[in-house]
Amino acid sequence: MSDEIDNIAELEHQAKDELKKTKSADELEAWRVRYLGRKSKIVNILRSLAGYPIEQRKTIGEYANKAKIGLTAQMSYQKGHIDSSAHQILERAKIDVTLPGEPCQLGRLHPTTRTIKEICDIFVSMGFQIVEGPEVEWEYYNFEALNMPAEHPARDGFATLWVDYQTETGARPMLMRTHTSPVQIRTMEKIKPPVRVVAPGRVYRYEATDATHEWMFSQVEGFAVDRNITMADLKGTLFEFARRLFGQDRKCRFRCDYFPFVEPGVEIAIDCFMCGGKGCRLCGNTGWIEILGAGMIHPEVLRGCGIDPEEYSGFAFGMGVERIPILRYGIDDIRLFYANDLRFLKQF
Ligand code: FA5
Repeated sequence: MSDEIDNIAELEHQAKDELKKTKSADELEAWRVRYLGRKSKIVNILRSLAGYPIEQRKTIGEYANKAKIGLTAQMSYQKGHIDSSAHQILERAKIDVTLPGEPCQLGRLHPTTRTIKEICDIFVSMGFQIVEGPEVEWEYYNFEALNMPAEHPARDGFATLWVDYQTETGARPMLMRTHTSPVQIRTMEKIKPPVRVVAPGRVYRYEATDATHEWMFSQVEGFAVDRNITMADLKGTLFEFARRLFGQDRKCRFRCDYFPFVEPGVEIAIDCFMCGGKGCRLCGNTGWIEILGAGMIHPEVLRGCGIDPEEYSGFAFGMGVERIPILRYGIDDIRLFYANDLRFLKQF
């Protein structure tokens, strides 16, 4: 008889051990079938009690029954434990759909992008089309085709960032374009006059920065080629542009300048917003902030693009984009544009 009682004790011990390891309702049910189900060992012992001598039957029966009741009680305790952890998981995952959503931060356009868009809109309304060119450019397009052969002193004015580029036949010099004027050449090679184009984009110069100079900034190039285009067309177009962008009250200065790819060359400056023309740190004590260079396209440049300068003439201009918001919003340092300070950028 003691063998039978030992077996029941061991069975009970094993069942309790396995019960503690159950983690889900399915595992618990499998345990129940194994230890308390119709074919389980304990139920078999209880069924076979009639086969034991009468004096053993009572003791074994009591022992097996106690084990069965104990295991059943422990099973319902374990069930409560499993249910409550499942409940907690569900509670945590519960979403209150009536709560207000978390506000999402709205992005905004960079002031340079907004200004380029505004400039292009004005020129598109005057009949210009928009084109783009590469930022890594051949020396030919950036200088040579623009009447600045090697050793031309005007190249010094465009402090250049060179890019090494080697081909099988030798080096073909590439650079980060120093202005958007190469797009004039690329366009005139493809489109024959009449043509009116604006070309926005980033340009790079290897120069020290200050309140109005960055080493990377944006320009919008513009040009028109047709029969009988004169300086009056250039002046009319740019003054109309300045009036639309800055309003009637801003003063606009138009005076001679030199660029090898135009003849004659001019520059346009707007009176400094900070000092009202008296002279200050921002305008370099001149009272004016230069926004663009321009002029009549040089006959040699037209000829190089296969356009006969006897038949056609054209004007071209190239403006610094960042200097426009500087003048309009009273920004006192161009370096703020690319410092990625959200306190500055969020104001636009
Ligand atoms: C040129 O880049 C000529 N390609 C413009 C041109 C085009 C002339 C077509 C004639 C015909 P310039 O180097 O002056 O010119 O630059 C043009 C404008 O870019 C300047 O008026 C100024 O507004 C802006 N700019 C020049 N250098 C910087 C700089 N370092 N940082 C910010 N803006 C600049």
